[in-house]
Amino acid sequence: LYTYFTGNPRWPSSKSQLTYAFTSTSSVSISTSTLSTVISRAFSRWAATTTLTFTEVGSDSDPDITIGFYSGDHGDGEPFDGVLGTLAHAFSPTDGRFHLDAAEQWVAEGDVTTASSDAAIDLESVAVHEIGHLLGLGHTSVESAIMYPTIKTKTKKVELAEDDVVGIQNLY
Ligand code: TQI
Ligand code: ZN
Ligand code: ZN
Repeated sequence: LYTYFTGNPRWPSSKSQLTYAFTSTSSVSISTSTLSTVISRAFSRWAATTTLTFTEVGSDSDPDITIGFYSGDHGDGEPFDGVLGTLAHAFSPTDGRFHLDAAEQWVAEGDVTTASSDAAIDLESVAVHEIGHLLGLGHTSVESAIMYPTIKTKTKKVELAEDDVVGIQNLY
């Protein structure tokens, strides 16, 4: 079953039109347009089942959500650990920070299941999971759900399960 963070934090109803911006992407080899497309697709999964909307804006326009790639210790007390291990993290509402480990072999285009590296990680799959955290979902015991606390390398898992949908709809 789905869970929430302690105290059930959520974005307030006065703020259902959320904005996001990329703040640190220079350390990764994915083009900014590919990044925009993949992350937009990940947000769409959650927008489809809530009344929330997500719009990309420039990083200078005070976005609600910031997305960036970082390596090792990047100043928030949750250092990244190189290839595999922690892939990304996102903070609970209404913090809005979503960080990705720049050391991972991110796959943003093409078929991750046939990637040559055994450590290839599908960016869209991780983004759908982390956006769940950004919106207030914790982990679930339902294995088919996006919020289940495990992801395999070379695997794509981007469709919300009923458990994710009920979880987000009971919060918003
Ligand atoms: N990152 C962990 C995660 O997102 C970080 C984390 C642990 C966390 N507990 C948390 C973040 C509670 C917010 C709230 O779960 S991870 C998955 C998983 C990771 C894990 O790099 O281990 C995915 C990143 F668990 F689903 F496989 C993406 Cl999809
Ligand atoms: Zn971080
Ligand atoms: Zn998680």
